[in-house]
Amino acid sequence: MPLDLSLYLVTDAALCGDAGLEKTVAAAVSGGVTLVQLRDKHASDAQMIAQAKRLKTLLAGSGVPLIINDRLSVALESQADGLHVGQSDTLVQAARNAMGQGAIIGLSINTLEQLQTAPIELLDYVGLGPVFATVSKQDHAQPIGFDGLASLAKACPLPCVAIGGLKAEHAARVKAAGADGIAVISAICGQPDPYQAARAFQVSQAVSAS
Ligand code: TZP
Ligand code: MG
Repeated sequence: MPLDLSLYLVTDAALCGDAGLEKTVAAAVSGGVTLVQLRDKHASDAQMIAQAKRLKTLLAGSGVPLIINDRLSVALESQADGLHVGQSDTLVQAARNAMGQGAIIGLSINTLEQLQTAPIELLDYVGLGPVFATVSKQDHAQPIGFDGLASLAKACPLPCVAIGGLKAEHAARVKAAGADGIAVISAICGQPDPYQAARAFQVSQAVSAS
């Protein structure tokens, strides 16, 4: 199945609060999320594997792949569809070797230099950002804004998704900057209605296209 980056949900279980992670993901997928990344900086590997397995079950048959953030062993053990790594995480080569050709592997990119030195042939997509400063990632790199996003997207030979402080109202500008999709945490996790929160991205794009 071709990779659909249009609306990429990166999870934050704490932010989901009482609604819980699974309910949030299920609602968001019904609302149009095309890719889910399980990200948890606090869980143990065992907890994350258990969570990944629950999400895999939930996503079965939906056509929405499950990507694991950073932890190769979790991705392997849970038989997730892919792995997303940052600049200082597991080497892309190691991830590709361990997960095989069919896995979806993504890398975070913040600068042109990172893009130019990335092992493009081993990757399926890159995440470009952060576009804006965000409290959802404590140690985030310097925000690149829409101009930075446009320069990176233009130079990028791979499908790319924009991330960092993005809301439904930004969908049209992200597209205009040349990104293939938009990745969000807080615009969906912790929202009172994650289904409507996801739907808002399509509505926003449809309005700007008309
Ligand atoms: N990587 C760069 S910014 C970010 C990550 C994981 C957090 C995005 O969260 P939000 O709430 O959509 O700004
Ligand atoms: Mg990381």
